[in-house]
Amino acid sequence: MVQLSLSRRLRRTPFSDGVDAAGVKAYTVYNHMLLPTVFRSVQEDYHHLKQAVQIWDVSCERQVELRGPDASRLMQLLTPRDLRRMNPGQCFYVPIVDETGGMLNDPVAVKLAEDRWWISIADSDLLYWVKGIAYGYRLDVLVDEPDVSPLAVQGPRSDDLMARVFGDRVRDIRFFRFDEFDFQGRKMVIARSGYSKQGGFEIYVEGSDIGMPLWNALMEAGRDLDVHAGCPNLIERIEGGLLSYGNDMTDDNTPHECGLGKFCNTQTAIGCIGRDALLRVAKEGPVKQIRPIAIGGDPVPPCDRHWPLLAGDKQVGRVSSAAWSPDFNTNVAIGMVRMTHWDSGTELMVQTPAGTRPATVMETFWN
Ligand code: THG
Repeated sequence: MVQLSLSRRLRRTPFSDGVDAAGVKAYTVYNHMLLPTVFRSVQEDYHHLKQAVQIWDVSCERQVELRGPDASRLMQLLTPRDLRRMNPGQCFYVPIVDETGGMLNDPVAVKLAEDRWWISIADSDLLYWVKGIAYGYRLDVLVDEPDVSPLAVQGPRSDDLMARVFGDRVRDIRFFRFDEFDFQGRKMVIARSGYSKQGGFEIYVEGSDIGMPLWNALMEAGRDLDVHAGCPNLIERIEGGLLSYGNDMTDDNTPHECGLGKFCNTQTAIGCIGRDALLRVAKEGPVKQIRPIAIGGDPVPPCDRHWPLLAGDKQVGRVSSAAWSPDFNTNVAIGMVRMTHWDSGTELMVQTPAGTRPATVMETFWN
């Protein structure tokens, strides 16, 4: 059993004591911070997530805070999604691109006010890019990482659990909107969002000191709802087609290659740094794109390197994430496939560490 050496560079979270006490079995590292990956087993966690309610320590979704008169201008420099009609109280899933149109991150942008944003980042050091842009453009804005740690409540019983702790008003929060709630005299931003397709909320916990009191209150209130500590689940997120930055895409990919074209308005996103580059590639269209892939045979091992996708002896793509799905009785996967072979129904072969398997390009993800 290989272990992960702990040190101060690998940051604990405000909820780590609760996570440890709940019997976490494995961690990964995300934004230099601990992110739990397994509690009972990936499959048990998966079934429980779809049936009950889980509390997730997703503190590693760090916030890049923009504060000042140029905050909104800076936000629009970062993304090809048109933000002009976004109001305070809304969250947007936003591709962040560099000057070549390459993906730097795929965060959730939280608009707190015209002059205050949180960018809830995926696993890349976006803070330095944002600071560099703000400085280079001489913008009147402060950019930093505040002491804010998201705690997600996910699963079909999320509304019932959250209502017990924050009151029935949480039920009124619409998808990708947020409102402010009180917990023990502290203001908390709560959004209806999260890295699963099972429904739920994300609580942006400001101040590490209130982390464990909130964790304990949710666990206590949900006893009879079978609440359990959980975490983003590999099987469920692949079924749902939720992308993982660094796994399914990198700065070598455009948003269009990632299937995130629907979150781009490149024509009207005036200011966006990658705009010219994206206008060029958008005209031609991508020549490869992310697709749902079904892989035949027994359960595959974890995908910790790209698995080549073959048509005959020619490589036409690669698989970047894969897992056995108990509910769909097949291996579900995410891959990048060349245009010549990306039509749904296309039959390919995939080279996995467990041997070469048949693979089918699917029409949609499994939801
Ligand atoms: N929540 C918050 N921060 C995050 C994540 C999150 N930071 C890291 C990571 N997750 C960023 N990546 C994603 C990927 C997908 C979604 C959110 C963040 C997501 N997508 C939905 C979908 O594709 O169905 C909805 C998108 C939409 O319709 O706007 O939720 O999870 N705070």
